[in-house]
Amino acid sequence: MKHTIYSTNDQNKIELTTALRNTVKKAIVAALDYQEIDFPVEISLSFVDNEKIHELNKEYRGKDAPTDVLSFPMFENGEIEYDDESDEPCAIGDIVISLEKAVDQAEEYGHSLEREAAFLAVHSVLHLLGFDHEVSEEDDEYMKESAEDILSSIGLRRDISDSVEGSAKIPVKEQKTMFISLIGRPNVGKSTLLNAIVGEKVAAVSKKPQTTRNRITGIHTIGCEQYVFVDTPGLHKPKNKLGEFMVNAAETAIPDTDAVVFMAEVNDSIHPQDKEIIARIKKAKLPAILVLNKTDICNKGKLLDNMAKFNELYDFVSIIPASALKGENIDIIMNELKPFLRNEPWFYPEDMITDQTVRTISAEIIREKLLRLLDEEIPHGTAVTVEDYEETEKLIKIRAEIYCEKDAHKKIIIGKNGETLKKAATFAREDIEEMTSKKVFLDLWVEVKENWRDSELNMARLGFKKED
Ligand SMILES: Nc1nc2c(ncn2[C@@H]2O[C@H](COP(=O)(O)OP(=O)(O)OP(=O)(O)O)[C@@H](O)[C@H]2O)c(=O)[nH]1
Ligand SMILES: [Mg+2]
Repeated sequence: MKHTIYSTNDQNKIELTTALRNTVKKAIVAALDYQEIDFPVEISLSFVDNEKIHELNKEYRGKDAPTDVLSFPMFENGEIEYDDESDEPCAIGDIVISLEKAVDQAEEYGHSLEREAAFLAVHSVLHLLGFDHEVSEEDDEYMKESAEDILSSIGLRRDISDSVEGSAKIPVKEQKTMFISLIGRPNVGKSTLLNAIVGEKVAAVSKKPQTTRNRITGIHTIGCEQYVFVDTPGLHKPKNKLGEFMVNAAETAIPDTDAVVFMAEVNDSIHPQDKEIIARIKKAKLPAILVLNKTDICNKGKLLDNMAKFNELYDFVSIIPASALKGENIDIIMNELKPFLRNEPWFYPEDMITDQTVRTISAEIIREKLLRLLDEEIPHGTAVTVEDYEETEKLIKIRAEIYCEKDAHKKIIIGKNGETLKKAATFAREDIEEMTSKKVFLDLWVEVKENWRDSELNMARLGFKKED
C-alpha cells in the first residue's frame, strides 16, 4: 500500500541527513504495513529541537518539559474512518520528533541516531493507530515488542553494535544482492514502480511516453537483502539519434542483470515491442516477472485475457497484476524476486537509494516539470543540463540550462510573462528541497540548439553518450 509521509525540518541543531529522514520514513511505512493498514494513509512528520517540543508539550499536553516525541492523532482511540470511495489518502495525524533529544537518548541506549529516531516514529505511529502505553500495560508491552519487530524488518536490529555512520550494519557474509532490469514499452509505469520501491523520487515520471532517457539506478536495501533496480527508457521505434540512444540503453541493460521485471499495461494489447523484449529475455536466459500495471484503471476481462496471452509467449516466473501508482502488489513483486538473490556482498551502502548525484536528479526533475507543463511535441525536444551547482550546509544553488530546438519553442517554454518557466522552477525547487532537506535557489535559462536530437556531438554534450 502506498502511504504519503510529508516531512519538515523545523530545527537546525542536529544535521538531518537524507539518509536519516529516509530511515524514519521507511520505519513509519513499515509500522503501517505491520499493522496491516490496507488503505492509503497520510502522516505529517516534523523534526524539531528540545525548545520547540517543550513549547508544544506545554500548549497541548499541559506538560512543562521537553519530551522525545509527540503524536497528534486525527481519530480518537484509533477508530479511523476511511472513505472507501475517496481516492485521497486518509490523514491520520502528525508526528513530532525532537532530534536533539533523540541524539541524547541514542547515546544513552548505545545505539545509532537512525535507530532511535526510527523507534520514536514507530512508537508514535502506534499511538496514531490507537495504542497507548500510558493507559494499558498490555499496550505498553505490545508497543515495545512490535517496535522491535518493525525495526528489525527494515534492518535496524538492536543486537548489532558496530555501526557504519550510525546505521546498523549487516555482516558481509550475511549480505545478499541482486540486479534487476525494469523493461517495457514507453509509459507503462516503470519509473513510477522504481520510485515506489525506493520510496523517493529518483526517476522522472510523466504521462508523456519516452520520459526516461537513460538508465537510472534505484536501490532498495532491507534486512540483509539489497535489490538494485535499473530503470530503462521505454522500448520504441527510434525516430532520431536520441531515440536510438534510448533504445540501446534499455536493450543493453538486460544481460547485465540477474532478473528482469517486464512491465506492460493491463489495458493494452500486446505490441511488437513486447515480443521483441521477450525475445531478448529468452536470449539472455534470465528469470522474468511480468507486471501487468495500472490495475486501478483496468477492466477485469482485459486482465485475464492479457494474462493468458502473455503466458503463451514466455514461461514467466510469475505474472503479477499491480498498480505502481497506488502501491498495490509491490510486496508481491519483491517476494517473487527473493529467490534470485545471490549470496554476495552489497554493491552500495545501506542508506544509498540511487547512484545518481543530486545534480543529475535535479536536471531530471526540471525536465519532468517541463514534460508536465508543456504540450505534445516541445518536451521531447528539450534537454536540461545543470551548469552550476553549489552546495553548502543549508543551501543549494543551481543554475540550469534548458535546451530546445526552435525559437518558437523557447517562447512557449518561457510562457506569457515568463509564467511557464516560473511554474516549472517553483515545482522543481519544491521537489529538490524535499529530496535534500535544504533550501534551494534555482535559476533556469532557455537556449535554442537546433536539431540536437540528431547530432551525436550535441547529444554527447548534453550527456547522452553511448558507453564503449
Ligand atoms: N492509473 C495508473 N497510472 C499509472 C500507474 N503507474 C504509472 N502510471 C502513470 O503512467 C504514466 C507513465 O508513468 P512512467 O512511470 O513515467 O512510465 P515509464 O514506463 O517510466 O515511461 P517511459 O519512461 O516513457 O518509458 C504517468 O502518468 C504515471 O502516473 C498505475 O499503476 N496506475
Ligand atoms: Mg520512465
